[in-house]
Amino acid sequence: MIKVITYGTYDLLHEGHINLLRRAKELGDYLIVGVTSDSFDRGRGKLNVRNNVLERVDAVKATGYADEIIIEDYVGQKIDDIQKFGIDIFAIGSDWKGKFEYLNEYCKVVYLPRTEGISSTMLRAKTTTDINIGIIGTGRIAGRFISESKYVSGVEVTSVYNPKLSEANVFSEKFAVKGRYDDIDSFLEKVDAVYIASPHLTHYGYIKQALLFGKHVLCEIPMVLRGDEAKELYELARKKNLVLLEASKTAFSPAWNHLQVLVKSGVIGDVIDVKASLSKLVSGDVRELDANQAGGSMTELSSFPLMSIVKLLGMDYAELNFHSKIVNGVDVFTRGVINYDNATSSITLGLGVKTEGNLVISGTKGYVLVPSPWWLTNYFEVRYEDQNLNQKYFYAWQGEGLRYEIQEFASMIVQGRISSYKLSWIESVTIAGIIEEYIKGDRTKILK
Ligand code: C2G
Repeated sequence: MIKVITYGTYDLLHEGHINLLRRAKELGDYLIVGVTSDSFDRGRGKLNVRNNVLERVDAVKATGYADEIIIEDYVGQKIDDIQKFGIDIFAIGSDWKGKFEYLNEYCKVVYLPRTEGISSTMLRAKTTTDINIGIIGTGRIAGRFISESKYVSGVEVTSVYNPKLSEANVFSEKFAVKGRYDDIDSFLEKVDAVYIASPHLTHYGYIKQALLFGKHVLCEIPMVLRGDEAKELYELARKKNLVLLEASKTAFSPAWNHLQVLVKSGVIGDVIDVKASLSKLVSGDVRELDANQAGGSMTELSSFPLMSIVKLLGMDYAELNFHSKIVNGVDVFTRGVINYDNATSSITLGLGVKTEGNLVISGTKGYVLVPSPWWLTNYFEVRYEDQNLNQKYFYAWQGEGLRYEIQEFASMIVQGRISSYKLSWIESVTIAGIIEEYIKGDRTKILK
């Protein structure tokens, strides 16, 4: 019996896939089809897959050509599969010509003709028209957003707004963005959605204006500095059936998502403590140290640490307290303790104090260590008393890492889904509420 294997994503299964599967089956007597897992595809940069793995498996099954379907989940699996299943022929479309020569050592490699004129990419493009995004603010992160948006299909940055037209012009030249505006209403008229990357204190006003104008909003961290403001804005978004998402990039990254599901599934037992640190030394005349622009460690740096705590321990904290070192009216160092009835947590933040920026999640059976810089999670370890049980997990943190939040934002818009489990509105409100408690000052001791 001749056994054949082939692999693919098979997103929006089409005639090209069906031809390929038929030809692969004709090469032998038994066809195994490897369908890529969602996380494997994300890892190799395929961010725009529409059908989930179960839908894609069902679609392959429905063709009737596969005698067996397996899931492809890691790099190198093809060699394992070929040996495990005693494969005679590895077949793949001709677009991969030359890429799988290394498998010749294990079986025969056959490149089958690719069906011209059809692809998943084309079908994806047909089912959506591009979401036209405008950027408010022209700082460093706005530039990164443009390069990252190129990795997400179905979105296009078409306009930029800055109250100073000269700055909008410079940005628009540099990043080849057509529309440039200093009038917010004309800008909002031209776009479907906005990405807000302006100074903290302007977020509330811009979000509200954009939502009232009927536009979806992705807003940089910290979205706002008060819980009631956050709640009001999410309620407005919901009333208008619009997406409002806080761009807490770590929350959308594949590694962070995997870490969370591992912890939730109990690999370290019950979580008893979360400790998150982040420091970035800055000096001089910068926004981060300017009290008039809501500078300070808590407003600048707490979003990721608070996100991790709220995601892992929930929103019902029982007790909050802070210690800060203040210089020129801003906290250059803050340590916050957020206690729950069944767990403790702490954040350590520094703009004028340097510390190890890691994340440690302690549980009754073991702990997770995410080394610095943990907010760009690409590697973490699950550690136990018995070191032989330790596990290391590696991921690609692609580019600047903004593509994951852009992808989630775009898919929420396309699917008409106004809530994201990756960072829900109530989690975002809770984070803003903790920042607000800090700013009020009643729970803060000032270090001498
Ligand atoms: N295909 C085809 N004709 C098309 C489109 C795709 O013959 N018009 C073939 C591809 O060459 C591939 C299979 O259909 O053999 C699945 O294609 P995709 O779903 O795009 O999957 P791909 O990214 O090629 O995954 O480990 C994964 C594999 O390496 C291939």
